[in-house]
Amino acid sequence: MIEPILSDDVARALSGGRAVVALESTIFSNLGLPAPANADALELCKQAVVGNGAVPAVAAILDGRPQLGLSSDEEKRVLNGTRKVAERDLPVALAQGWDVGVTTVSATVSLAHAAGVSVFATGGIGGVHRGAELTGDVSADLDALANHPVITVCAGAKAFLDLPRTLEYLETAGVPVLGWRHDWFPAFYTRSSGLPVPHRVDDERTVCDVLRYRSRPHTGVLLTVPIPVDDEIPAARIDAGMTAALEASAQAGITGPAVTPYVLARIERETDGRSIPANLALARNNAAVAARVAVALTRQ
Ligand code: PSU
Ligand code: MN
Repeated sequence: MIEPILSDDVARALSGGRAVVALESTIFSNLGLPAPANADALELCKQAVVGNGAVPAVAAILDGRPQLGLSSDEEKRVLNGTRKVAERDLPVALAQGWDVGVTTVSATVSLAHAAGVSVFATGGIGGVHRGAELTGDVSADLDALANHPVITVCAGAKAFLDLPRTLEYLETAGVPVLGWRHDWFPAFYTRSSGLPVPHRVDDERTVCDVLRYRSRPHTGVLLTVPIPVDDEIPAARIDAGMTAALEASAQAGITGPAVTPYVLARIERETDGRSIPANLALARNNAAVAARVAVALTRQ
């Protein structure tokens, strides 16, 4: 495992048995959100974690070193980061001494695991892409959720992915998928994908117990939290934007790790920017729920 270097406040919190929430950095870079919304998202997420009693720990690669917990100067470098680091890229970023690498869900759960951090908040996870039966494009996030004992808190996955196959993959991989006070698998900008979530949970302690009773020592838990009602984008509006974004991506010949950032940026254009406040609202909400789960875990 690659052990991250901890900031002083994260190290103190962990040694004192206090609640810590890991945050990924791709979402806070321009690969995830345009400036200045990326900086706003980072601030809102950190405040939500602190406001709910936990310590935020943003993951990133800086000067070829894996870090968990950043100073404000380091955060600024992350906001301008353009190199995406999935779990398999972590050793390469270290070996080549990458200046700034922003971590995806897969890299972040891996660093959190190595540091002993059990709760992680993000916006949406990667999943099985539409057309994966031809392209083979399945996000490494799914495999990482199955191989690190961390509770990942997210607003589901974006509907530009193949959500039924994403749920099938998680089932095969043995990852418990929970709905936070909700019966449906959320689709990021909308509260429901129309697909039932396998299990509903209504309190933090149950989420902690699902991690505690896991049958395999290395498998995590996916806690899905729907976007708050007032921030939801109407499904028809977002569906049209997503279809246009996917067509543009295919026409431009975008493949591999470039697909997700490209489609995210196009969705913003196609929705006249409405995707951005929705994204901030759900990220902050996920961070708040994650902090409450992390606090409950310290009481176990
Ligand atoms: N989904 C979003 N916003 C994001 C991402 C996904 O709504 O910023 C990022 C996350 O970091 C996620 C990654 O882990 O994209 C998945 O990329 P890929 O599809 O290339 O595996
Ligand atoms: Mn991919």
